[in-house]
Amino acid sequence: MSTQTLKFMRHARRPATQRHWGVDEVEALFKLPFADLLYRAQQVHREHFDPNAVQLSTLISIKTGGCSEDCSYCPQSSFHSTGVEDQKMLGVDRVVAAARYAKQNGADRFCMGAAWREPSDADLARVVEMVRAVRALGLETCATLGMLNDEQTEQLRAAGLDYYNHNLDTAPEFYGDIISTRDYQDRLDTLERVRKAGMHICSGGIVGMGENLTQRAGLVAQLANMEPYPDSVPINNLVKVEGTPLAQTEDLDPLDFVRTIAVARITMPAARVRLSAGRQQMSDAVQALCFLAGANSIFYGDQLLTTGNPDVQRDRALLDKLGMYPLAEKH
Ligand code: SAM
Ligand code: DTB
Ligand code: SF4
Repeated sequence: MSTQTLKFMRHARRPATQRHWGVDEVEALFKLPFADLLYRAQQVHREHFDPNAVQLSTLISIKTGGCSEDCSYCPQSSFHSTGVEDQKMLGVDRVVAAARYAKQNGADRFCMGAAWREPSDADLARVVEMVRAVRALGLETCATLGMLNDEQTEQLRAAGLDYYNHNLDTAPEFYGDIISTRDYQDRLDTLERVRKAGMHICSGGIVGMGENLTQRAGLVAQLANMEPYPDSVPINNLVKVEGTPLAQTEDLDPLDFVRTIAVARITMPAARVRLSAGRQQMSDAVQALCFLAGANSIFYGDQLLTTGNPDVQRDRALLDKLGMYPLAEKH
């Protein structure tokens, strides 16, 4: 197969062995002069992917609010009063209609998110139906439902779920400042189940939560040192929602967000690095820098889970302006 053909594949090829990244090495990348960092990231990006093709995931919240976890960033936690209305789980037909619409708009993956610590077996049975039906439309499927046990993981795999999203969110050293109702190991255990079952892992985190540079580097090192590192890595910029404990956190410098994307690209060369939450608050120029830094995936559609995302027209205009195109419509 030619290098050109390889670059157009959905997943880039990985070498047989993977290097280990020390937190200090990752931190040193963050400290590079901006132009040097972006140059390295672009080199790595172009070795592994077509730099102008972008993977588009559309999100739907299949169960909103009332979550029993206390994640400080999250508008759906029952510990915070944010004005998010609790809703019971959506029916399969409603989800399939949204997936059909996402596909018509050019999305290639559909991600179903639920505000659960973990699904009940009855909940999971309905998710399984959703996965089968969405897959039948010819979309890749992703779900993010909280912690899973072995049996639930196997049921999702058998239904044909392509990706499971479960974020590490931040460095182990900062985790206890952000969430107290579960620990880091709970996250790692679910990810290991998903890996063993043979589904693709989607795992990333949030920056701009008040973490220091070493902790930001610590998150990237944790992800990059997973064996293998995730196929899909969402990098979220904290969306500050009134009523959450992090609502007053100081804004992250947008260039530090771009640096995070570049460092994720360099340390996880074959992963789809997703420029995730926080895009609505970003200028086109900052988003363009993120693509230059190696982002090759976005959440696409007017809503994330409970907060806004750039509308489809704005995203289409941005991609056109940059000469980029959706993976599903690759030239
Ligand atoms: N309840 C499941 C869980 O926590 O894994 C799935 C849904 S949860 C909303 C999925 C992810 O959304 C979180 O892990 C976090 O990374 C991201 N997220 C939630 N609130 C956010 C916010 N305000 N800003 C940025 N990302 C956020
Ligand atoms: C991810 O990393 N980000 C998405 C998705 N995975 C599930 C969620 C972002 C949520 C932002 C806040 C909200 O809309 O509620
Ligand atoms: Fe619940 Fe997930 Fe929000 Fe945490 S991030 S409160 S687990 S919905």
